[in-house]
Amino acid sequence: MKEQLESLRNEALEQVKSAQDLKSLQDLRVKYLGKKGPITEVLRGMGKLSKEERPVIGQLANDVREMIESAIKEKQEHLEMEKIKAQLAKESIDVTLPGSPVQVGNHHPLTAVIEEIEDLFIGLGFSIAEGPEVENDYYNFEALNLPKDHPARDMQDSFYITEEILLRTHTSPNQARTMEAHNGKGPVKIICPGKVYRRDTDDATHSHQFMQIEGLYVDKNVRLSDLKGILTVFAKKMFGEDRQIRLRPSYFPFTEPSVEMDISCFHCGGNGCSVCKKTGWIEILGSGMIHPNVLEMSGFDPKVYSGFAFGMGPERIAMLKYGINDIRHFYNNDVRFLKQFKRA
Ligand code: 2NL
Repeated sequence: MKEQLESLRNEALEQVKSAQDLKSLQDLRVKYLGKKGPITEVLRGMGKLSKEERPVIGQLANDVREMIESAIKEKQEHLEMEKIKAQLAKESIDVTLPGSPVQVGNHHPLTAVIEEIEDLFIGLGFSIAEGPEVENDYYNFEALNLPKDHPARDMQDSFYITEEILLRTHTSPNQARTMEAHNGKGPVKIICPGKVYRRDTDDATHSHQFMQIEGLYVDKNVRLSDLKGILTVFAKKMFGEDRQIRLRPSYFPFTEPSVEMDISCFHCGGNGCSVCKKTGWIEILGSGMIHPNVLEMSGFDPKVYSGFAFGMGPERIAMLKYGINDIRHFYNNDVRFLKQFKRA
C-alpha cells in the first residue's frame, strides 16, 4: 500500500508539473483529490490494515494529499501569473507610435471681421450691446421715425410673425432699446452687431439673412465732426493707414443730416480700377446725426443731447477685404472656402 501511495504521488506530481492550463489543472484536482479519487479510496480501505500499519499509512496518505494539494496550488498561481503576463503583453500600447492628426478649425471669415470691428470700437470707448432678433413693430420701425406708411414696413419686405411682431430688419431696435434704458441721461456709446432679416431672393449680393453692425454715440455736444473723426480712424485701421474718407449727402429716416462714407480705393490708391469701378472711391457705410424725433422717443431731450449713428454690413466689408465675389459663400459652409481664412 505504501508503494501504491508513493507511485500515485509521483504520477500526480508529474502530471501537475506538465499541466498546460488552468482547466487541465482543475481536472487533475478532481482526479486525484476528489471524493471518488484514489486517495479517498486508500483511506476508505484502512479498516483492513493491522493496528501497526494503520497510523503509518494514514500519515502517508495525508502527506501525499497535502503534497499534491500544494503542488496544484503552486502550479495554479504560476499559470494565473502567466495568463496575466500574456494579456498585458497583448494589450500594451506603444506610446511611441505616431498619432492620427487632429483637424484644427479656424474662425469663420465673417466672425473674424466682426470681431476685428468690435475690438477696434472697444478701443475707441464703445461697449457691445446685443438684443432680440424677434422684435415688435414699435422698436423696429416706430421708434426709428419710420411712419406707418413707410415703404420699408411693407409686408413684402419683412418677415412678419404677426401684424405686430417680425424678425428685425436692422439692429437699430437694439440701439433704441439701449438708449431708452439710459432714462434720458448720456453718454450712450455702443456698437450693436447681430443677425438681421429681409425678404429677399438670395443672389451674389443679397441674402435673406445677413449681419449688421451699427454704432451710436449720444451725449451733450456731439457733432458731425466727431462722427467724421471716428469714421476716419475706423477706415484707416480697417483698410490701411493711407486711406482717405469722403462723406456724401444721403437720406435715412432716422438721421438728419444723413451721410454715406466712401474710402479711397485700397486697391489702386484712388486712380481708378475694377475694385472701385474706376471711381477711386468705395462705399463703406451709411451714417448721420440722430434725428431729433428718434432721440425724443428714446427719452432724450433733443435740445440738450445730440448724437451720431452709423450702420454697416460686415459681409460687404469682408467681401471687399478678402476679394470674395458672392455673399452666399459665407452661409454655404463649404470647408474649401472656409479653410482659406486662417487668422495669423
Ligand atoms: C446702412 C445705414 C444706418 C443708422 C444706420 C441709427 C440707429 C438709431 C438712430 C439713428 Cl437708433 N440711426 N442707425 C443710421 C444711419 C445709417 O445704416 O447702410 N447700413 C447697412
